[in-house]
Amino acid sequence: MSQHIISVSARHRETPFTRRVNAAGVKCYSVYNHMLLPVFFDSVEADYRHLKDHVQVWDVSCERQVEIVGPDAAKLLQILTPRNLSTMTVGQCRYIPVVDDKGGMLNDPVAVKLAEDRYWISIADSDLLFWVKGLAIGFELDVEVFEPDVSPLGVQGPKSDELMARVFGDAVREIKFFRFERFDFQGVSLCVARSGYSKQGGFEIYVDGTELGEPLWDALFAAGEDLNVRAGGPNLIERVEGGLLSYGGDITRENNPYECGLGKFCSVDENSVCIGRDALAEIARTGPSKQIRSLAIEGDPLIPAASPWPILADGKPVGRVSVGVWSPDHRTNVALGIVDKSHWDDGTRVIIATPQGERNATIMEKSFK
Ligand code: THG
Repeated sequence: MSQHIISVSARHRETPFTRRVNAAGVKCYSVYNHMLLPVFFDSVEADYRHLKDHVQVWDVSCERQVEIVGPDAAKLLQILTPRNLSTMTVGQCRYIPVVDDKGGMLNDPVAVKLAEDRYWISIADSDLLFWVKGLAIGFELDVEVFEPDVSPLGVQGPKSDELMARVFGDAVREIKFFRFERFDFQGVSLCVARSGYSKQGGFEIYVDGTELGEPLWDALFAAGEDLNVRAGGPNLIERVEGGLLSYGGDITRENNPYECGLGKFCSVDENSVCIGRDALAEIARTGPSKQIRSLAIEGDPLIPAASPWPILADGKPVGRVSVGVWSPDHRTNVALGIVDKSHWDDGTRVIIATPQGERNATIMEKSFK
């Protein structure tokens, strides 16, 4: 993650919270789904410490929603993903791989079931709307597919239950992981889910209508002053420790879900109707030849830099590291990479050709945390 200045133009969409994010002193933005995504406010390390100890409010509006509504909504969603959604009920969220005809990953969104005939697909960084609209048209399905004015606001960290209870009432404490309940804010019913792109626990509020953004942001900060609430964003160190995948970085269309560790979300028997079924069934039969792993990279703190970095064993390439960064809590560099089957077992020793030189590293079957 080398840092440059990005020229923000009309192609880079602001969010309902951008004025508040700027006022909070954002120091670095990224662009995700053509929209601004705050990267850090103090420093990546300082924001990491604060996220693990307190509570943060995240402008993750760039997790845009693809809304599918109509009599064929459930049918379309099941064409989109190999994950079996037949038992999904209203109020549930599901992490779903979305693949093309070859089984290549197109996105790894969260699906939200709002009603029997209405879903949001909360997308990672690729233009999934085009794919979904194309399938709806091609299969002549009775659905509307569009991007609603809905912007997720994350509340993440160990004090997030307390902060959310102060704004929405104690009932938020009862929301189960990857489920949502509806709560009123200024007369508007909002979906509040227990989910989010960190392992510290927390919520995502699907803010329905740009005009609610600033009042909601202000309510959270007013209620959380004594909790040391701060603005934050998905944190590089914390998410690599937790093994949370970043589409376009750690995984791309070159990878199938089995390589991404998402095989547990693929049911591709003869009843399956998803795009890519045959390709996935073939990969499932033989098993993937490489897979995502966490790695511990030894030596001095690595400064995040352009990747991939080759993974070597006996001088030969056996994979690629997509991200590596110093973890203050684990006192080692934590990393994610895709590793060949020959070297993917827990404890395997490899060499990483980092921009700061060759380093010894250990493959891990489980993530840090
Ligand atoms: N929340 C919402 N939308 C999103 C993200 C999010 N869209 C973009 C991006 N993040 C999509 N990618 C992910 C990656 C990981 C998770 C969610 C979305 C995640 N994984 C958990 C884990 O790996 O521990 C749980 C997965 C499970 O068990 O189902 O949360 O963050 N709204």
